[in-house]
Amino acid sequence: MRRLGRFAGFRQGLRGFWDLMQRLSNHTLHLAASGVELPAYDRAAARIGVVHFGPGAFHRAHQAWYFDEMLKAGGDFAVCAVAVRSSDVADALTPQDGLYVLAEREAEPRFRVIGAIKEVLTAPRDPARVLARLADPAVRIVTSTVTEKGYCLTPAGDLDLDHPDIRRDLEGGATPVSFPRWLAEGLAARRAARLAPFVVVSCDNLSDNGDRLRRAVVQFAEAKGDAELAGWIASEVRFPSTMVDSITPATDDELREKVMGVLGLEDAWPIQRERFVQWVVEDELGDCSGAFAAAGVTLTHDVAAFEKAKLRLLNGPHSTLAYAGLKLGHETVAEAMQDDRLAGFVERMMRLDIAASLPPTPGLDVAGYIGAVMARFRNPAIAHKLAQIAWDGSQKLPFRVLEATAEALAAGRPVTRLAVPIAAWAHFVRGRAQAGESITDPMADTLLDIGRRMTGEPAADVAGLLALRAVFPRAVAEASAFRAAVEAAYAGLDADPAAVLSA
Ligand code: CS2
Repeated sequence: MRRLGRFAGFRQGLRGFWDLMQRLSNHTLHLAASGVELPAYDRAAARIGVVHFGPGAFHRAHQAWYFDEMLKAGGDFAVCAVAVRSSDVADALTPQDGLYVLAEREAEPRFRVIGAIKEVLTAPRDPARVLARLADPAVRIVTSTVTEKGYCLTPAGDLDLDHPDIRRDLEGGATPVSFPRWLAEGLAARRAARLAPFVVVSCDNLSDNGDRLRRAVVQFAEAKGDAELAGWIASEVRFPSTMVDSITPATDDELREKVMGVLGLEDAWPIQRERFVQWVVEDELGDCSGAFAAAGVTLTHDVAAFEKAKLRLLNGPHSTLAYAGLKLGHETVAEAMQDDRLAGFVERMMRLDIAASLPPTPGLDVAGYIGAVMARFRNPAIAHKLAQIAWDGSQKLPFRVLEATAEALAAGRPVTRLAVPIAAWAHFVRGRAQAGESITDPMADTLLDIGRRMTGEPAADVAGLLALRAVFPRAVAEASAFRAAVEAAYAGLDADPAAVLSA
């Protein structure tokens, strides 16, 4: 309800003007101002062919836009969006018949009403409807943006049987709590009905996201004691890996106001992103391949190289800018990029350290990719909050920074620059803990505990953080070169940040 609460506050602030406005919906769509592109297909006739878990901003900015393109082309790709926990999205979008505005924030902005989402369900409220959708023969694809933590994995990539949600699900409550159980139950229902399984398309920022998700679901079925289902999922269900990309800052009042002005209607939850959008999917989509390709999705047999490049060259520098940028007093990515110390540092980290960790891949021009990422980060029309990117560091840093660090250590390459985001994260944890503030992270309690014990003494403070085995693999945490580099950067970020960032 948090976001809707803010929406109500925003409405109150604009009372008067607001009261004259009608709400965006099927009935009012014809009143939309002409500067906004509207769904150019028969929405009423479009059939739901996709179930999506996690309809946050990224899904609505990215996959929903692609499905909107597929609907335009006449395919049955309308979406049933399922929120695993909160009812925010259903509360905002159901009165709008699933419609919302997507704003492309560039020097020449564009606005489009996305019609792809035809139904929004809140899983704990509507479990039977969610299951019925998963078992619907018209549904061919299940996508997800449940974030790294939604997979409930151990650092080794197995299903975490001690995860509280998995424990509850194994104890057998009637309604699934975890995403792996929802998939296992949906697939079990299809198998029982002798239907072909749906294709599961993970859209989260994890390396090998499809394989990881398959493992989680198969291991869930095994842990439940259903070896036959586990075997069927392992052999019959396709879990293509994917790379997803589009910078999507959280919705704020500035966007709501702008959209209301452009549209001439209320929209409780518009979405914004940059114009750039990319989706690379392992070519296992069966009879959906043609529609995806026609909408601009890249189908490939080597998605791993694209995923790795994106996680390390975009998300790694993003997290670096977030923690180091917050330490230097910046608020947004574009602002941090105006600080030459930071912009120069992340560019060198990309060109000298991360590029060296990527295998040559046909179709991937690493130097060009780095230049494009730098330009995207500089986009002045996007106010992407560093504090938003700083969320969930314990889940993100392993894929974004630590895999490349482990490889650099094994190959004898320097880790001086790769240690800087970790040192900056240590400052973030310490700063938040000692100011009595909260951290958005599934490991927040542990992190705040570590942060409260930090005294500013580099060796002890860094040791406290590196001891987190769920984040730092032993080979990285115990490498003396890495530890020394984190300690030096940690001390330097207080004493002489320019020197640290000139590395
Ligand atoms: C960002 C990503 O919030 C974050 O952690 O790094 O959401 C990033 O903007 C997207 O992955 C871009 O595709």
